[in-house]
Amino acid sequence: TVQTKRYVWKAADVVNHWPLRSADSHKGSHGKVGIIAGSETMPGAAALTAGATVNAGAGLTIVNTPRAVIPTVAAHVAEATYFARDDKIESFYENKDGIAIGPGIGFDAKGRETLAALVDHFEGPLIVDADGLHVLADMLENVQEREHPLIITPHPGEMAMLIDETPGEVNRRRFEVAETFAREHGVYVVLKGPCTIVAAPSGETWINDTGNAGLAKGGSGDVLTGMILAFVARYEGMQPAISTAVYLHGYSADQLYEQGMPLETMTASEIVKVMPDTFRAVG
Ligand code: NPW
Ligand code: AMP
Ligand code: MG
Repeated sequence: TVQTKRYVWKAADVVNHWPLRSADSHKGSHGKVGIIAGSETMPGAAALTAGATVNAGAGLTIVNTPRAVIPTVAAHVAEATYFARDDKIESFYENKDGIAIGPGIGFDAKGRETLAALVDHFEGPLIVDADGLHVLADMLENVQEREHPLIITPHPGEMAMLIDETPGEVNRRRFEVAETFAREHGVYVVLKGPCTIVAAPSGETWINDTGNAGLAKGGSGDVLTGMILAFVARYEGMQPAISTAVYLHGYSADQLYEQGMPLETMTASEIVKVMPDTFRAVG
């Protein structure tokens, strides 16, 4: 058996790794990031991901979504700029400090081609979530050869798909599943759920203890992806960035609950909106 080390990522860890925003910084100092998200039937996924990235402090957020969807998404996230999905992907990934792909993209051939190009050629941290994970499942050999950080953010259903298991079995063996996948494929695995696990390629694992069942609603994961992107783009270490984003995502839900928001009425949009309170509390 392989030796594993497991830790809890605590408030003090978040504070100790907090990104300083120096007085003479400019937008380029805080991460120029790309988000490939949304489709005609899921524009909200792009809006939620991008809104979270902007609110979590990214310097410049560029959203890649179908041309017809841009006005809808832009109406929700005025701070982002937009890139039409059918334009050449090379000009999208050049000079980015991080890219997230997957929320609400669907399963078309363009998505497959784009993800393959990113896995093979994008030289910054790449986050793959949601529909992107289904596409990634057919490219695990390319993943193994990738030299730059790859972060996957599956919920138990998506993790089950990746390893050809049932969600129930994934939940029974959460640590083992996340740690094994991270080590074998050389990726960071964010296995979501109550007490989200962040497993590093080294085999080390960090557990999160923030969050509540108000997050068990469509769109929560899209917000988390946006938050992780904002942090990996400006941290040196991937694990502190990922664990801090996971912590703050859950803390935002806890914060809403403490402010009187019932779990039933909590929404992903509210998680984005409460982020100033979260950052004030821990930053
Ligand atoms: P079941 O059937 O619920 O028991 P999918 P998705 C299982 C976008 N969104 N524990 C689940 O099981 C996303 O970004 C867009 C155990 C089912 O089998 C994606 O692109 C929104 N099992 C796309 O929708 C808001 C669990 O996994 C399967 C589990 C589809 O994403 C919503 C479901 O997975 C959404 O974010 C758990 N904790 N969680 C928008 N406003 O535009 C899930 N499963 O089919 O990948 O569906 O996660 O909703
Ligand atoms: P997704 O299924 O991709 O929308 O992601 C759901 C997000 O909400 C993940 O960050 C989960 O960790 C979180 N989440 C879902 N259900 C719960 C729960 N019962 N308690 C805490 N966090 C949850
Ligand atoms: Mg999701």
